[in-house]
Amino acid sequence: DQLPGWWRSAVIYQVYPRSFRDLDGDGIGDLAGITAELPRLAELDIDAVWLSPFYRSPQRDAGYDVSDYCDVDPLFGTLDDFDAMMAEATRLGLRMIVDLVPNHCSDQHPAFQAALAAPAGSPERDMFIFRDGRGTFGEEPPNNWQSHFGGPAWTRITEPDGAPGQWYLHLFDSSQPDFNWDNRAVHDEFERVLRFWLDRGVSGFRVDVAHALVKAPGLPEWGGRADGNSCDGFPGHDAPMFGQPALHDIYRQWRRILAEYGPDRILCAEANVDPLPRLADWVRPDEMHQAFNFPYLHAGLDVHRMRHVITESLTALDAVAAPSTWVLSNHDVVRHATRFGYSGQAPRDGDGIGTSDPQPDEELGRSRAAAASMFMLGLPGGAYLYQGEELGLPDGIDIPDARRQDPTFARTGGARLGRDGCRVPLPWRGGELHAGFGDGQDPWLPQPESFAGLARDVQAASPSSHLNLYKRMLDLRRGLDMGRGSLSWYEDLCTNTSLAFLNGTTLVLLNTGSEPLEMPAGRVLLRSSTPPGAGYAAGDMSSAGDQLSSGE
Ligand code: TEU
Repeated sequence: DQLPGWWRSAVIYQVYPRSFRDLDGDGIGDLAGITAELPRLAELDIDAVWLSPFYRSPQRDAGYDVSDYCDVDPLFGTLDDFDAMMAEATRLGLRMIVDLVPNHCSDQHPAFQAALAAPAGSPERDMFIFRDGRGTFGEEPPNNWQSHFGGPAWTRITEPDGAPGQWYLHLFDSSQPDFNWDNRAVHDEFERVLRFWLDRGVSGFRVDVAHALVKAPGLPEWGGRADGNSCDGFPGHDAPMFGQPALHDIYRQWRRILAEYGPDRILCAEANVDPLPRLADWVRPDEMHQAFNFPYLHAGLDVHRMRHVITESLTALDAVAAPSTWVLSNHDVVRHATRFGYSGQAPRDGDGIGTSDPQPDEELGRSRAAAASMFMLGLPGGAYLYQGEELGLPDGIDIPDARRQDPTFARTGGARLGRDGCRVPLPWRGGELHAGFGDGQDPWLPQPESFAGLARDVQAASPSSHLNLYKRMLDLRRGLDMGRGSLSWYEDLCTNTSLAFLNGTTLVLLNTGSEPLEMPAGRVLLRSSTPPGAGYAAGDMSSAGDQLSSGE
């Protein structure tokens, strides 16, 4: 952590505040809950925590609809609670990264309320993307863009005089109007927000939909998909709402601001776009430090796809002297322990799984997840973990429709279940009410029955638990400094069902086949599953993932 560029090899743990720990008993996680459990995260020997939004918000998109960027939502606590959390993190040697949501705000944000109250063409309207509609009476949306969450990306307003009026753009829910980044005042506002949190001690920002802020001049029609989940085809980089050249000026300016606070403050782009070589568009010596590697997340356990993604990522990022990051789960996708619980593709890739879908095999999913995580943690670069993956948690599947909260569910009339399944509150203590998430009201989403047995205290007490395996993986990664290492494929063990590389003198192998593999001589450092008898074997889990690191 003391080396320059701590982030180059960092393990960053994503905390989703709503679902982490509920200390005040309202059924929703809070900052005080995070502070209380930070020592448990420090035990994992991570470098930093990335906090999903906790800002003032009507919570229409679980906080990604911000109504005040410089305050804490009362649901989660106060700015004092934030400062207390920062102090505890600092005491424990953990860095804090916060989520910045610059593409859009909440429709309850004062700037948007002012825009609604002001006339067309006013400076207030110019903070957002308002246009007249098409058709004789302006009754058609200004263009054909679709919202990521389903339905049109435009909503018509009623003018202050009561007449049907202009339309505003929202790439996400209608409660999330897009800012107009052609307006200097928007830049000023976000530069102020950056400084506000940097002044409070954060180590950087995860930048939400970093590829979308600037739209192509004239907002041209676009036939491709701007909607939908990224798993069955990323939004193309040629889309007029993504990857516009002017974005780079914004991030260069932000990088300059961060540099004023020291060389250790970072920006990480959430830019879910293809093709893969364009990953490097987001990472430059004078722009963002990191970008999430979504192609890696979407490669699943397909060893050919994985190898392709890893090689292409390292090549693309080498060219800009940046390391890659690796990620398997986050708050927008089905958890990998659930995705991997199917012999083929999960039935709804990238979207929630419900009771009427084929059900995953939890044990199989968890054992493959352990293998996949160990393989990922052996890769050079940074790693992002999602809260609960260290426990091998599955998605919540049995969520009654009436309790689903992701706007995707309502906007698609239930055709897409949305992302609630991966957002179910964490189990801390198996013997307690709500598995120790909180001792008051029911958690905002119901916890699966298996959560009590997977609770952190239960797993901490069991040497062979997923949690203890995770700890050993993280220890090994740090002890061997694998994050700062380099990768060379170990061709002898790269087959149709296995993938192996050397990181320094450490061999990392993923075996997704049912047959054991002949290992070269060496000392076994760690396996994700116990083979029967001597030697290395995938054991009794036919087609299960298995993996080990073996050092010389
Ligand atoms: O997600 C951005 C995004 O592109 C998502 O549509 C993502 O690709 C999809 O959910 C994967 O299935 C970010 C946040 O991570 C998400 O939680 C927010 O809802 C969204 O931005 C709007 O702020």
